[in-house]
Amino acid sequence: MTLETSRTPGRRRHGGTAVKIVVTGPFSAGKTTLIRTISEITVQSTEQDITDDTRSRKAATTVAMDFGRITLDRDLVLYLFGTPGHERFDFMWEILGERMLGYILLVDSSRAESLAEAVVILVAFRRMARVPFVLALNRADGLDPADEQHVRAVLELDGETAVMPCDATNRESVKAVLLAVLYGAVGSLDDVFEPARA
Ligand SMILES: Nc1nc2c(ncn2[C@@H]2O[C@H](COP(=O)(O)OP(=O)(O)O)[C@@H](O)[C@H]2O)c(=O)[nH]1
Ligand SMILES: [Mg+2]
Repeated sequence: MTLETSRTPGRRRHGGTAVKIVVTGPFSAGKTTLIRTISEITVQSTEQDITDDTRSRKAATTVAMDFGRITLDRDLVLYLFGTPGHERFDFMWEILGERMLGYILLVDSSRAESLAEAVVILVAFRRMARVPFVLALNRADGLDPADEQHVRAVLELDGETAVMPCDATNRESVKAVLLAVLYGAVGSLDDVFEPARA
């Protein structure tokens, strides 16, 4: 039996490696949109009509998860899991976070509450797994140093953690965020590329 750590990337049946990246963040940050933008398969979402007071922002919400896939090269496939935003579904975080290589914490930079909500989510994720993550600011036109400093202070980010603007509807922008997560996880990626060197 092989003992696997929580960061051991999975081996795929036809060679190569599959790694799991989680997309988390507050309700309506753009998580489902981000995964739909980049996924090469139709995103499996478990959306349900919203009946409560957040309905004015959108009509459907992710209740369990989104699931997407992107093949970076023949030997490396990323599986993307989007978490539900509403806190009443936070029991799903632990399940989705299992064996992830890293995660994206996505915040809607056009709404101040989004950053405040992200604080609670980040506390839970940090407690759950010490894996690298990237803070992506959706709907941000660039990022001025004062805004970045504010975000870093509110979320208590260290200098290692990348903070980057993002457009969840734009493929190149989403790809840049995913690559930043992979670069952050470069120690684990050495394991991923081991078979290619052998
Ligand atoms: N203009 C714009 N709208 C976005 C962007 N990302 C998400 N949206 C919209 O914002 C709403 C919430 O996005 P969604 O992906 O469902 O958020 P989730 O709750 O985090 O999964 C949807 O109506 C999206 O179409 C973006 O980058 N730009
Ligand atoms: Mg969603």
